[in-house]
Amino acid sequence: MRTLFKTLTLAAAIGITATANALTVGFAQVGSESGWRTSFSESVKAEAEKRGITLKFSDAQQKQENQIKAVRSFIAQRVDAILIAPVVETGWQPVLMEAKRARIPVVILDRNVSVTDQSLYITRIAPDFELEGQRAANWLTEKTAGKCAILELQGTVGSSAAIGRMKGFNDTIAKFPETKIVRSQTAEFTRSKGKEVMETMLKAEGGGKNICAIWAHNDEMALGAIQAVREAGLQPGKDILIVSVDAVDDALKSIIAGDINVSVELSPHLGGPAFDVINEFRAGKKDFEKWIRMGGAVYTQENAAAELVKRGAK
Ligand code: GZL
Repeated sequence: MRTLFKTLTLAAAIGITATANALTVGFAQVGSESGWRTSFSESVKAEAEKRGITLKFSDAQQKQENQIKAVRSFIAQRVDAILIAPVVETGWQPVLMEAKRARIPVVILDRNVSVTDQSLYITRIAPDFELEGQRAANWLTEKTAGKCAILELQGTVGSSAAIGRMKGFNDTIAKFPETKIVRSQTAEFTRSKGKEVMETMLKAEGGGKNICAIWAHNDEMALGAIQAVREAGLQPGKDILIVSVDAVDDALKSIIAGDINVSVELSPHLGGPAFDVINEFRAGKKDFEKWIRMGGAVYTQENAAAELVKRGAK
């Protein structure tokens, strides 16, 4: 009996110690505007669960003021670390200084922050947005032999994803004088706005018969634009080429169906690297790279089906 009691006490003690050491991390997420964002959130939550990390999750519905409120709440709750996926680049310095004063480490995920003091965050784990724009433009200029009139659906204005993709794409097509973006407007990274803005653009372009391609900063907007192209009596992927980014499962299916021509992938699995950084920081590491790059492949009709199988997608 005494042995059993001793064992139970020991187990309880280990249990308490483990709980006492369990991390609590606050995550200020942009929202749920796209399939990619949802995969990103689910991946971080699953990774926290797997590691026994208590995750406090906030969905800001794409509003920076909600994100800043969430970060302040995490500070008040004295979490062990804070993850921020910033909706736009500017406006972060004050709240990041509050986190620093509270001695709570911050990791930036995905989009970037524009701050004068780089010590305000440990590191940023993110894709290379300019490269994504370059890869999209490379495919299109090759496919069209450098002659194409393009309609552009921009992501959220002021977000580093939209800024970077636009720069990478524009720098690449600048080498081709007969490749031009004839209209460009934000559709906020959402499917509904993508359809709405594309309807307006196609009408303004006399129905779109002179349009060679649509360049969408993410798959959601591309999938919305496809509906508008169909309703204009044109065949997406053939009459008008569709070039996009994210390579979410729905986009791979659309590529297989011939509606989207290419999607540049960015991994949504940022949780593991983020929690590794937090653990390393707590173990005393100081010399982090300020940008840990996440990559991805380029999907076309040649490789989309195999990737879907590999993902075990339904
Ligand atoms: C890019 C990310 C973008 C995705 C969109 O890393 O910020 O935001 O491309 C999402 O799907 O809305």
